[in-house]
Amino acid sequence: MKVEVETWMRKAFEASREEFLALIEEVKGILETEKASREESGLVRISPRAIKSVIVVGDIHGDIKSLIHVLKDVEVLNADRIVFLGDYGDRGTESVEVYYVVLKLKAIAGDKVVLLRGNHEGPPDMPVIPHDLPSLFKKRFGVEGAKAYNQIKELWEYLPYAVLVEGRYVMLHGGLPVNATSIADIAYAHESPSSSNLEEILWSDPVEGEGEFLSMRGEGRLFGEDVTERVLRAVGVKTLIRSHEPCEGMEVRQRGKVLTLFSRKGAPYFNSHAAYLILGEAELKTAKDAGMLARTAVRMW
Ligand SMILES: [Mn+2]
Repeated sequence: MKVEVETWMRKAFEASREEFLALIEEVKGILETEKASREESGLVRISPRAIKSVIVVGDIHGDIKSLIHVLKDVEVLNADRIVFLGDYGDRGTESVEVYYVVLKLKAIAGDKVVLLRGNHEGPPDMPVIPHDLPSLFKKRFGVEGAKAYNQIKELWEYLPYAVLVEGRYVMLHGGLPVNATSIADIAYAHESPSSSNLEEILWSDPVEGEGEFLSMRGEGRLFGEDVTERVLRAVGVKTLIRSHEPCEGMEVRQRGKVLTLFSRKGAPYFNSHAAYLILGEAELKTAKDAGMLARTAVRMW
């Protein structure tokens, strides 16, 4: 992929409202087409035999420096797939600019780039608080910034919310739905409004030990190792790769069943390290647990 990272970074700050709106429209069209052509609408399947590398990036939350850091890695840009685990805006002051770069990447690379839905890109009935993105659009583009924000919101409806690397890994923003019994419960989560599957995918967190509990977040659940083991077996993979929780770049949870990635630094979390994951041939050939991935495939900065 030919990407002028420095140029994009500059453009992210200089782009006019019209250029921004045009980019959002373009990417919305791409996402719409992709969604219509996916058999399982919320799920992107990757066959590990067909590709050589997958990059996985956790929460960016408005930290454009971290995003640019990741994109400057040649291996990242030459990877067969780049999966973002969601939460592009809010928290960080450069949320609008992060959107510019991420959307540009999607516009140029098409299905090579997978933008997953995080809880900060959730449906209208699952609002996140605080939500800085509308005011950051307003700050950047004045009152008319509301139009750009509204278009971004429409675009979220087309984002998939899980990736299945068949037989190896499942990737999503928050957590595994506690009642999921097959990959269909994840793939069609938004089509069963009576279940809380989508809410759990976007909002849940793993806990050590067994069981399932209410979450302090007010949405989603806390899910124990027994839940993880059952759902991972049901979808036929070894490890869950997710983000959603601030940490020092990565965290191995539930004795290696879960890997948490966090790919941004700075306020308001002030973590010293951030990280992303490079699944290369070894990690795609056989499924590794989170401990192994942490040792061989995680790149920290
Ligand atoms: Mn989140």
